[in-house]
Amino acid sequence: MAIESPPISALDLEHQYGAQNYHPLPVVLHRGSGCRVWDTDGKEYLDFLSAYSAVNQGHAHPRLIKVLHEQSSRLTLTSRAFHNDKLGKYCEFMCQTFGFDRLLPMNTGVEAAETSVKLARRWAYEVKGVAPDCALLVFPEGNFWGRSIGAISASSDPESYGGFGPLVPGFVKVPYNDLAALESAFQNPNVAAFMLEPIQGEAGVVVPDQGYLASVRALCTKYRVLMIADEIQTGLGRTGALLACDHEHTKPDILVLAKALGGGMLPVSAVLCADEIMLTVRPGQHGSTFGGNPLACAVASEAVQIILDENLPQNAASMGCLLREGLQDLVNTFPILQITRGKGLLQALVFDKDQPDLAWNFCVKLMELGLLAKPTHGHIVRLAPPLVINGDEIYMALERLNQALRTL
Ligand code: IF1
Repeated sequence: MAIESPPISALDLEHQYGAQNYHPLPVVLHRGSGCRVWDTDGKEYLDFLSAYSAVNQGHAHPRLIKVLHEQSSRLTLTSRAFHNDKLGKYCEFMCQTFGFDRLLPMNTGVEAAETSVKLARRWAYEVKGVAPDCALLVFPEGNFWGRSIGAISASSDPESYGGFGPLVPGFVKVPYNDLAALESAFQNPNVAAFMLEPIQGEAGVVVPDQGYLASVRALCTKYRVLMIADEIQTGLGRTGALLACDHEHTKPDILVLAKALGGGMLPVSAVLCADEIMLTVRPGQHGSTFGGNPLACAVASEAVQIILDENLPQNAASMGCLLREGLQDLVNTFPILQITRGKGLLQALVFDKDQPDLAWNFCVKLMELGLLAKPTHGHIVRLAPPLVINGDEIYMALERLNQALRTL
């Protein structure tokens, strides 16, 4: 009788046939609901990554599933060669919600960020009067806005740009949270824009000084430089306000959204700005096959409406306080932790950078205890649960964090 070979695991298949561009934790997920996910053995976990802040509304939100099902049964994709009955209403809703004249729909975060770079350059040439091909864009060191050639050209991290050259010219880097360096860079009249994350996610949840965002706004206005806020990770309630810029009542010239805009259901991104900027790009000069598709518009409208209806920014603020207090207690208790930092439900624990294995081992132990989180830059563990989390779940998570730290 032929001996049944053991079923090849999902992990083995990925390893045998998949690109090896990630190093995931050894867990195979099968189902999610709210803040919880279950693996193929039925073990339950608290999700403290939220797919890098793309699942702010929680896994499998019933309202999103309803809209996804209804619209996908009716019309999913028309391309922009024709109009559809969802895009106009979606653009109106988003422009009124966030206070801009116009919206350009894309799919992934990096596509929207690239779009904002193209808009800034076009505005520089057509409105600010910068000479052709001379526009400069300024980025803070530690920035992360995706994996495209443009995005890695702005990066200061060799892990992002190394071995992918030649890179895009016209990108200038200044230290994050350094207003003097920024003002110095703005002396060049060819500067079109400054793109920044209000809190740097990938860099390890780096929170700038109170007042930095407002000061950036003032400098951009003074030197007629567009302020581009990459709120792809910090936006849509994550930091305890609808936008992280709202904490300092700061309005960027260009707002970039993605991740949770798609409700964790499908990739949806958006660029919002004034007519003066948006209308410099004319028909046929930019686009995307899926950008503005009726399914994405229906889901994104509902995804934002849920954030408003369920007061998720407010919940992120209050639950973030509980989480932050508990994390500070852990830092005070366990010497292997250096600091905790963050805002709302975008928090991080920082280990000694000379012991990167600690953070990974910590996350593996957390996984065994039923909490999923992942290190960034080796020694920083981001903690970012869905914004629908409640107090009991916060305390459950803090208990598991405590248990894991006791084993290290
Ligand atoms: C990965 C983390 C990384 C982003 C900001 C634009 C984008 C992202 C502020 C691009 C994407 C993702 C990408 C993913 C892991 C995650 C991430 F910061 F969230 F943790 F990489 F650093 N702006 N961030 O955070 O959006 O094109 O991915 O839709 O590439 O490993 P995207």
